[in-house]
Amino acid sequence: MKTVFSPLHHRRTAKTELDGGILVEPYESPSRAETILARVMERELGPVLAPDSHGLDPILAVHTDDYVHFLEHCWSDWTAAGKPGEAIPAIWPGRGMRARIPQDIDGRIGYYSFSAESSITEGTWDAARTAADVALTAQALIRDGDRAAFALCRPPGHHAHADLFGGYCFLNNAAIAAQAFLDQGARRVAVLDIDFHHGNGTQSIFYGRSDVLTVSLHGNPDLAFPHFLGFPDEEGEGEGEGYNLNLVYPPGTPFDVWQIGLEEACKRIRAYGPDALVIALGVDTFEEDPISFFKLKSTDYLRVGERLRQLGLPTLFTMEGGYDVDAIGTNAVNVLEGFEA
Ligand code: Q9C
Ligand code: ZN
Repeated sequence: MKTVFSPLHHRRTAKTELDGGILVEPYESPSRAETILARVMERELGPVLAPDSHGLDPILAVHTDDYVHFLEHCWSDWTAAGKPGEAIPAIWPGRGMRARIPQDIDGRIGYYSFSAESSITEGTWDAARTAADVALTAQALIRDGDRAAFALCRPPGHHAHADLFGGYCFLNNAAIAAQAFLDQGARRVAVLDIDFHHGNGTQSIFYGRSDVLTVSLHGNPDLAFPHFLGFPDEEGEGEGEGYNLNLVYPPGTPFDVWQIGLEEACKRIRAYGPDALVIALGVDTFEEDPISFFKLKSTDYLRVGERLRQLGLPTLFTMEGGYDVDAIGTNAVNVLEGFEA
């Protein structure tokens, strides 16, 4: 399978992540993508291609104009306001307050975010836009007949809503690619999110629609980020009623339990009968992940890929989380090799 990758991911290099009351070096580091790329090459998974530029239209099919404008200008607005550090929100429209868009950058960055760990920096917009191009270029390979493709996106995307950043995500690469399939004539698309964290952005974007089935397998949000979405009683609304499925598991979940959720997810996807499948591929389900609580082992990822292949669908993988950098290459590429086997 082909991989799409761009070194421009390095433009996303924050110095800070607010974690436990201090600013630490971000878990979502440039070395993550480089380690995965090195493994793709070591295992000779297939050719590595650079992304084509797809412009803003496919991004604006998923995200609001005002949010995209905010992301593009956040850093310059922040520095123009004379702020000494990276751009971090510190106020949000809480319950009982007004959800209007303030003029001041402190207000705007809170309006357009749901969490404070994802400091915005000079190159963040360029890297995020390139990651969307990576996803769209891999999507186009499938449109043109490839059975599967790997979008080695960084920064990741599945936490980003139509008009919110957070959880290391700015543009929802998986949602942008899913929408591109539809805009090119697909009738139905399924997005299966196997990152440790709930794919809140993807769920939210498609919550009222039946042309995209969203399924996410993740740590119980009562105990895990993003805390305020991702519970099993969220099944979609309006036209989308019945087209969202959340499968949640507790701390310590091993592969043989997690696999039951994967099976249920696959059965639901099969019943839906999509024209294409997008896998939001996070490997923060790994037993040694520093910020997560599942217990999958490296060899388990081969089984995951094998099961996904059995769905028999054109399949786009978009890279999401995974923070044990030493194992991220092996784990991510094991899914892809399991799929190809
Ligand atoms: N300070 C993805 O996996 N919480 N995002 C961090 C450690 C945010 C994860 C807790 C986790 C976001 C794409
Ligand atoms: Zn994650």
